[in-house]
Amino acid sequence: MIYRLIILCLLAVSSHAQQPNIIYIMSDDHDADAISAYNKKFIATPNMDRIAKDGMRFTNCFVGNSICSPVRATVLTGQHSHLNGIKDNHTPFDGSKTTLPKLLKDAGYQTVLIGKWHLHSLPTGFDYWTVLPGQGAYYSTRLISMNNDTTRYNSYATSLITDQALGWLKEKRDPSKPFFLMMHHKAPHRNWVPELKWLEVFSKKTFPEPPTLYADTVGKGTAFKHQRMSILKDMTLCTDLKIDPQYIIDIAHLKPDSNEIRGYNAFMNAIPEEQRKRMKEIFAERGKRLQQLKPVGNDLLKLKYQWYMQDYLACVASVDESVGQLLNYLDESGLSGNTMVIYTSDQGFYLGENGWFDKRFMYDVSMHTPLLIKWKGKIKPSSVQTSLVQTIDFAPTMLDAAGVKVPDWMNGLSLNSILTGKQNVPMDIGMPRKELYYRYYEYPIDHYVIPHLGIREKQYKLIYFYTANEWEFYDLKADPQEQKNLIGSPQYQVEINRMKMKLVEVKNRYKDSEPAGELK
Ligand code: SGN
Ligand code: CA
Repeated sequence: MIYRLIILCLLAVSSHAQQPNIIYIMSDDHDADAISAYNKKFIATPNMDRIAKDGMRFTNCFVGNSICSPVRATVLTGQHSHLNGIKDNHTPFDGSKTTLPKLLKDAGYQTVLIGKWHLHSLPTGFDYWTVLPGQGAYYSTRLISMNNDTTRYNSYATSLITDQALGWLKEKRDPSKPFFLMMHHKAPHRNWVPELKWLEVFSKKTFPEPPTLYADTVGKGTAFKHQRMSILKDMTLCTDLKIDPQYIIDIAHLKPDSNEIRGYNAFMNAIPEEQRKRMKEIFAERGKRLQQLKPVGNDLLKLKYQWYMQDYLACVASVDESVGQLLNYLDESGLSGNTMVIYTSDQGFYLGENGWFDKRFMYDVSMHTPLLIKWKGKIKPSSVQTSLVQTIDFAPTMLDAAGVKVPDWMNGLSLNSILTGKQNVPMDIGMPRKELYYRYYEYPIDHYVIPHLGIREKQYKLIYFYTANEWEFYDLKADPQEQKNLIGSPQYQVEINRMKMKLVEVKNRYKDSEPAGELK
């Protein structure tokens, strides 16, 4: 009897020894262009690059619905929005659903969630969690704990989330079990409030403008004309760019009691006094330039773009430090050897392309998301993977890595054979996957992007803005910036008709029964 027990214990320990720890780091609105492993023009992110150098960088990873809560629900369930129930940022997630953390917990993992959650119901399936209320705040950040208490901390959100994650690893981890840790940053989400030390660095920099910064709406469709995510028109001077209202009241015609002024005061007052004074000085330089130049049109856009990038990238710099702290701890504690580390974002983000900020569109800038994975001994260092992968694949990949059978109700595919170099393309029912499905629903908040759906292949993309009954078709090889809608182009009609049929087939295959305009 005793022998049997010892053998069972040994078996349990050895099966756990084979199960990797998994750290899933997801930031909010972090575009791949703001990671130097993807693009060196804007920022150096040496720590994120370490993951790429030790592991695999995916160049074609996409989301299925480019906003926050839907992607988070997809990561938990491996399902598209219409099946997991979260199509927008406002519907509470049904915590009774079977999810990735629950399946990992059943397989012997300690499961932990720290940081942004944004699913409007309390987390389930985690042995330990502490989350930001809603979007959370950069300064004077509050965290909700498992007993439903809310505590306000006097630290910067990115550092706070990192400290909480490291604190769990150092003090609460049960070394006899593998762990699954989700560390979800708030940064670099709007409204971008950086740490002073990084604002000092980035406020002195000038960034290259994207070729489409001054894009015009001429020749563009209804969706393009209707959106409200323009840096020039919709990004606010006080709340987004932190310019003291005293410098712009006459320029922007702000009423002293406007939301913008109230918002500005709330942000500023949340920053600890020692930093606030210097930060206000830096932001005041912006105000002085506005007073001096009184810019309008493209001249104003030029300045706003630079200030936007300074703040956004300064927020990213703190996230990179966070990643470095975590990787260092894994190295020091000897955990690196058996820990899979994933870095991603909940979607891409417009950094001035088309003159925009925000996301939502099925266009590549926002449909694309960074994905870096390191897993020592399994992934060949510095690998680059170009096949089409999607957020629906994340849960199956982590389950498969943990030796857990992927439930057949998940839409995604395990990427493990890709990570280990056994395959080069994800296989769907024995066939290489050729296209990804996308559907965006939320309207009109916050940015008036009209609902649409479509499919993306390696070379072509078809989008249907069904409330406007307008189709768009792009040849991504010839036009990677998606500036030329070819839907009426005679030379592409064969491809367009093929893809229209494919869209219906894929919509049905994923059991999306909600009609979309002429598509049933
Ligand atoms: C906030 C932002 C929007 C953003 C949404 C959704 N406005 O409402 O610009 O699109 O969040 O973002 S803000 O002035 O309050 O920052 S998401 O990442 O949660 O989907
Ligand atoms: Ca987001």
